[in-house]
Amino acid sequence: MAPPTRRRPSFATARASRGLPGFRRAYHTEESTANMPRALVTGITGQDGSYLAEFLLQQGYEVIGMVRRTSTINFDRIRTFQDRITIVQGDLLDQVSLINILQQHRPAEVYNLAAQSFVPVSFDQPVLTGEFTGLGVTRVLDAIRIVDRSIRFYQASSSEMFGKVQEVPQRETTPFYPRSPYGVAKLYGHWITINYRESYNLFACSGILFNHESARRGLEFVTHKITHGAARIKLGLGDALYLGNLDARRDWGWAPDYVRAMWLMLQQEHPDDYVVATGETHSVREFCREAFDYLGLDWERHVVVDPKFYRPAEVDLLVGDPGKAGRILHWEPSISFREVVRLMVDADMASLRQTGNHSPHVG
Ligand code: NAP
Ligand code: G4F
Repeated sequence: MAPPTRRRPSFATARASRGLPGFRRAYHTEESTANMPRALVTGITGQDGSYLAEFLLQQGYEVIGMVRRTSTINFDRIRTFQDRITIVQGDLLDQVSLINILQQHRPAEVYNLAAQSFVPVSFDQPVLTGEFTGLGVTRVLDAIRIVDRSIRFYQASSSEMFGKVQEVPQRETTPFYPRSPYGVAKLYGHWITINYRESYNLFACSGILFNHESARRGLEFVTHKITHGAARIKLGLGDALYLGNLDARRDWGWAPDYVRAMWLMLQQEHPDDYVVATGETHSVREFCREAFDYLGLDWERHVVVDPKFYRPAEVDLLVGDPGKAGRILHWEPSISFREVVRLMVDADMASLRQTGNHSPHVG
């Protein structure tokens, strides 16, 4: 059987997302899938994977989503468009699976979003985090080197790499100082991406993304923990919300904006690395105030500090300079911090009203 065709997305499509003229949206029918650009997304069941897949479908892509085997399938975030993508089984720990997927599906672009992405767990499972989040990147890159060096590659790098920040705001040239096994693993992934670009001439990009949120965020991350907790309290389902360090500051953006930046990186003439951020920073305390105020609640009456949520080493302040992404990718965030908080609160209120105490990843 001949391998499926690979097509690069047209220049017109790339221009479209920048709002440039000459664009015609790539609507497609089943017969036309042979001409669609094809992308592989690892981590498709995660927050970003689900938004990226939706975005790529809108751009006229055929999307291959890699999932790992679990005893219970959790496709909550991709359920609404699951029938429009191809799901394949693979694991970042198993290079054979990665090579097979590339050989079988011949994508033009690979977005590596899979990772153990929760910082506290990286202190409990530092070796496994290194395997998934660090070495996993090498496995994907090397599969590309073996199968097809023309594949364009996106690596989900992180502002956690800046850790104990050496410069404010942080930009592409800021020295790194990671403060968790997760940050260290991501730094390895960042440098191996650059190394494969320089060694094998791969079109490999590293997106240094600052925190980005949505109703699809895992409930263990502080933003969703706060909006969900505030909504529960508003609805009389609880009274207290237990948090750790309220003084930590983050540059929080809107996840759908950030997946657009990933795609833009792979549409450029040359591969490069970009900071993606809003340029604004807020503390966990401010996030609490914003969420509770919106619901007419006094956050100080409900939020309780529990040292069990402190980390062995903390990242105190993150704020990115998205100047390069603005100049070269024409990327900018579409909504404000306040809107991010309110959209998340609204989604939690709606889903809690519908389901009682459970908050599925919707919205
Ligand atoms: P997420 O919601 O935690 O999703 C992680 C995804 O990785 C899930 O689909 C998970 O699958 C998958 N995965 C984990 N281990 C795997 C393995 N061994 N093999 C295959 N798949 C595996 O993370 P996210 O927020 O969407 O973030 C996406 C990526 O961007 C991650 O690499 C994260 O570290 C990075 N990042 C995120 C942010 C942010 O603010 N969100 C900022 C900077 C960088 P299961 O469903 O099976 O668990
Ligand atoms: O929401 P967080 O767990 O996100 P964190 O550690 O910044 O990591 C996220 O963003 C990174 C990008 O910078 C990604 F690479 C990574 O994958 C992930 O998506 O914690 C944010 C801050 C921390 O300083 C933490 O100490 O909130 C503080 N915090 C205070 N109380 C809490 C809590 N964090 C969590 N998760 N839970 C708490 O109760």
